[in-house]
Amino acid sequence: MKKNDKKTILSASTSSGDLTIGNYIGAINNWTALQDQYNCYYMVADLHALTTPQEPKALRERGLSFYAQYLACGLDPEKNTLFMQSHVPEHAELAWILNCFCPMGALNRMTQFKEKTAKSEKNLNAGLFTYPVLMAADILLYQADVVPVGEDQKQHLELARDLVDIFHHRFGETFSTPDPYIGKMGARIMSLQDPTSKMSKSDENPKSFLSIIDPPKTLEKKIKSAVTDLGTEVSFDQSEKPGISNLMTIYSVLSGKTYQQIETDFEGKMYGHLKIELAALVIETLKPVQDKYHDLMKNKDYLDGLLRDHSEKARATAKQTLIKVYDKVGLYPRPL
Ligand code: ATP
Ligand code: LTN
Repeated sequence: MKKNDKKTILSASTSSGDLTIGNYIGAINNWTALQDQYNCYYMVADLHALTTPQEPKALRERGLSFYAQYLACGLDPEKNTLFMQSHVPEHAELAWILNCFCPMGALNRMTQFKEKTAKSEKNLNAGLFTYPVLMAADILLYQADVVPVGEDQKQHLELARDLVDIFHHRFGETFSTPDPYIGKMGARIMSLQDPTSKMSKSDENPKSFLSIIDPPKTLEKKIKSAVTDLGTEVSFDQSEKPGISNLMTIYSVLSGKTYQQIETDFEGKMYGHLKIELAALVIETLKPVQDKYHDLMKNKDYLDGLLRDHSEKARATAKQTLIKVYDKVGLYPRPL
């Protein structure tokens, strides 16, 4: 079934909020590093975004903006299939089938569901509950072997693997079993305002995250106002000094320096010094990305053309899996 003997990767980011430096470090940066060794599918998960309230105009614009940010971060359209989830209807179709085989108890255990429902009791909807099933469909449609995600998504991936087992037990071999791929460094970047919780792009407080496309002045301001800990010494200690450790993690990933090197560099200096240098580093790292992003956004026809071609490519693969699944579960074949 696979085009070549490379293994297949699929990953995605939900198009809610603004892509953050957490997404960049924990996800997109790893994706670009993998694009040569694997057959890669990277997707904007716009159907997943509908599980939380969205303003239609903003959601539509964000879809294209996320796509341009993927390209600006270095995802090469010659090497990867880059598409929008809602442009490949097979995602919703396979999700329905998998929903019918997914135990309610498994979904009840999902930490992200519990966290999100605890935050907004009034916005509960069935989509939020079955979100991991749609995510499993995303992965299984492309027979993905490897799924690069941040730590927070590991449990969802476990569910995808369980669904493979359930389906295979009932109907025989159909899907590849996906393995998670967690990047070595900075698997979890924390909020700048509450360094004990994950930096989240849909956080209501924009000061808690650094957006990939925040202007330099905003990046600087947000870093300067990041919550730090008691004491003044720049040293890495996640339990006693979660704030400064988080800033050190970002610094370390972007500079390639170890925590020890950073501690030595900042010996005798204060938290403020690290913040100033970190701001300069973040701005410098994101400058080429932001320049490319703004250029791409001026060329909507180019982006629309890519979206069309790449969703066609994605569909060609997705269709093969869906036909197999419809057949296995016993649906009457569509007349040709
Ligand atoms: P939200 O919090 O709005 O639900 P998110 O910021 O977690 O979203 P996702 O679209 O859910 O973003 O995640 C896209 C990818 O980025 C996933 O692989 C996820 O693990 C990774 N990721 C998200 N936030 C972080 C973070 N703070 N640190 C490291 N990786 C992250
Ligand atoms: N739920 C994921 C985004 C996502 C995803 C996927 C990640 C949607 N579908 C398939 C990997 C594979 C998240 O990070 N919140």
